[in-house]
Amino acid sequence: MVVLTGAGISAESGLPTFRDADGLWEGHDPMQVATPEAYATDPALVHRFYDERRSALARVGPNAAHSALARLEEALGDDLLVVTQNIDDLHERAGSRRVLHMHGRLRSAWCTACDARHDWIGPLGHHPACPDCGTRELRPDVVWFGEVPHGMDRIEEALWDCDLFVSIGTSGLVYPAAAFVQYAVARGTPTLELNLDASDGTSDFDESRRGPATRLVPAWVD
Ligand code: BJW
Repeated sequence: MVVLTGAGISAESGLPTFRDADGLWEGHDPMQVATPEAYATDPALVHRFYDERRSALARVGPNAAHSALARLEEALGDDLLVVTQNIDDLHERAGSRRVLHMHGRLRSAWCTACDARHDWIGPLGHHPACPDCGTRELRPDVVWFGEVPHGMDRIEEALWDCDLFVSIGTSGLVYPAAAFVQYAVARGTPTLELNLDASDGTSDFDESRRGPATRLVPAWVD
């Protein structure tokens, strides 16, 4: 089974989504913070954006939807892969172990000079040096527009093999994740969507259930 999650699964933990009312990008142009060009132009602004989200993450915890997916992993073991677009660590804190962060991780720093990854320690608004190579090339270890998401080979393999594809709390506006449902459909794999509102690809799913993740996901898992 492959479960794709998006910002909607963490919304009830207190982390804003991107495109909903009151979302992170309400009144902001994502291209100013979520592209390599934005980072090159104004790294301090981008660091501030991620510093704030790191602080917010430290103040919240996983919710009933994350916990339900951790229970599902207990039951299915290696037969479940959670592919998350989220950069938070709420799946892991709920107990999930087989989680692929296709858009990177908020608590990781990536050195573009030597390719090392480090735990993110403290606010980095002032550009710290990489502990491995000493250059000041540490950036948020996240995938911006125009960059290639992580683990695509593994994801494609899992989608190819799976008996059920489930999408939870994502608007279906960002590719390649938005195309996973079409990939599953082309293979004849059953598909299910659990989302508050209709997503962009809602008509592609065999079944769509509407409601908050903390209600829908435990009800589906249990
Ligand atoms: C609830 C809820 C509750 C709320 N319960 N539900 C033209 C056509 C096609 C593609 C492109 C194109 N032009 C450019 C592209 C490619 C581009 C793209 O998709 N652009 C679109 C804007 C069109 N994509 C890329 O550039 C990607 N790379 C790429 O394609 O490389 C090429 C390649 C691919 C594969 C193999 C080889 C090469 C990279 C995309 C990177 C996205 N990065 C971000 C930022 C990450 C760091 C960060 O977090 O800051 O990822 S953007 C942002 O959007 C973030 C998210 O992961 C992503 C998706 O958002 P998500 O999770 O869906 O959130 P929302 O807010 O949109 O939706 C929330 C949903 O939850 C809503 O539906 C609510 O109803 C629901 N909800 N409360 C249940 N309580």
